[in-house]
Amino acid sequence: MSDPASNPESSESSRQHPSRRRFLKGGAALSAALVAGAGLPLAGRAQPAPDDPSKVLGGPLRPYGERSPFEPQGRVTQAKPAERGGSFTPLDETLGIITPSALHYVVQRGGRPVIDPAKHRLLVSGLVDRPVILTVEELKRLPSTSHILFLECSGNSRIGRPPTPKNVQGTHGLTACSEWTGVPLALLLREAGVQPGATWIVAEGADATGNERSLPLAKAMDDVLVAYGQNGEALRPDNGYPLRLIVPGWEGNVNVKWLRRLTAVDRPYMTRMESTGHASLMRDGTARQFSFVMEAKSVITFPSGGQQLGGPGFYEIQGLAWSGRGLVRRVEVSTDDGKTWQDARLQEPVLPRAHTRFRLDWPWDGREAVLQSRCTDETGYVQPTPAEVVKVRGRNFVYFNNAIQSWRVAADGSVHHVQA
Ligand SMILES: Nc1nc2c(c(=O)[nH]1)N[C@H]1C(S)=C(S)[C@@H](COP(=O)(O)O)O[C@H]1N2
Ligand SMILES: [Mo]
Repeated sequence: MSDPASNPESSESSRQHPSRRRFLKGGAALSAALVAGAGLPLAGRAQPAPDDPSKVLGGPLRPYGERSPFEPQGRVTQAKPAERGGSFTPLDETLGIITPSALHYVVQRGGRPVIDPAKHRLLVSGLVDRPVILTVEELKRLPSTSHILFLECSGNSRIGRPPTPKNVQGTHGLTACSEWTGVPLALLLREAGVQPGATWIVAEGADATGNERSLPLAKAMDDVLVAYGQNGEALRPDNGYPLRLIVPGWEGNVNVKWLRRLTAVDRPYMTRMESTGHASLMRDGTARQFSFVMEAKSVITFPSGGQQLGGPGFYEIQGLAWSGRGLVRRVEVSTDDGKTWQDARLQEPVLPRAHTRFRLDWPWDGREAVLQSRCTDETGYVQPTPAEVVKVRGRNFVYFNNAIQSWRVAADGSVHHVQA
């Protein structure tokens, strides 16, 4: 399937929870949709389902599964040119806490490189006693571990930049959650013998981006992974095949993809990504640099912008919450624009630095409502309102916006993004 249009609003109709709508509107809507092919991707229309699938021979076995052609489009790409930009996760379509790899958001600035794992090498050098060079096979022989962790681009939910995205895929789709498998970076650094003078690590990828990033040695020795696995198989090429850094809870940009070089150094190297980009402007005009941690954040994914409720009645509000500092302790939901709050149910397992799904039963009375969610993490930190964020940071920043998101449900059931 080709990439969706570069305008994230253009496929809004495919993201209105068709199954949920059909369920609420009754069976008639379902058969109407199948007959007319409404909202179905082309593949689904080209191969109409038989009236009774038990009466015909089904398709052949295949080596690698594909999802049903009746499922919606998936990621939406905002890129210009096509090699540089982001591909947004349809958070309103995902279920549970794991993002399927094919829907994991992607940010790349120099295209997706083609890397032959047999030729790829990882070099660990700099202020070390014994520089190490490893093939991918050699790396895979080392003691490994797996962790379920969210990743979020610090440019997710950027404010003050037109065009304003109108749905949760556009406002929050630069985050996703996978099970990552790899070798602890600490093990490689111990093997290389980091010298006392080293305080930072510079990580470099093998793509054409120039996405070098400096990482404090303390974090590198703590919980960082050199990952080769994602959700039970090799990393996707989009997400860093064959090797990438996974830096739990820290901004997406330091999670260097297509990793090929780690250099122990005695200071941050002020690379392009950490000096011009990814430094965050504050209200007084100074810039905050090396902030790294993605603070607690949450968003309601249903009902959310662009969706359509079928009428008054029962709805299960759902969303995702996460914190770069550890566990999500509490998510509260308001249906009256922040006047009153109710505790949402948290889906077990609640894991540190992973997406946490929350749910709240909502009998909608059919009147206009403004829905919000607010996350508290294990440090006691509470997700701020947009006004609180602007008070500290002004309106001239791009990165690290974790403010509360509001969705307005109109009396006709349409759901709208509320500009913060
Ligand atoms: N080598 C390299 N690493 C990279 C990037 C890149 O363009 N090149 N993009 C970064 C950015 S900005 C983010 S948010 C994350 C995105 O990871 P993902 O595409 O797997 O979601 O990768 C980071 N690592
Ligand atoms: Mo990013």
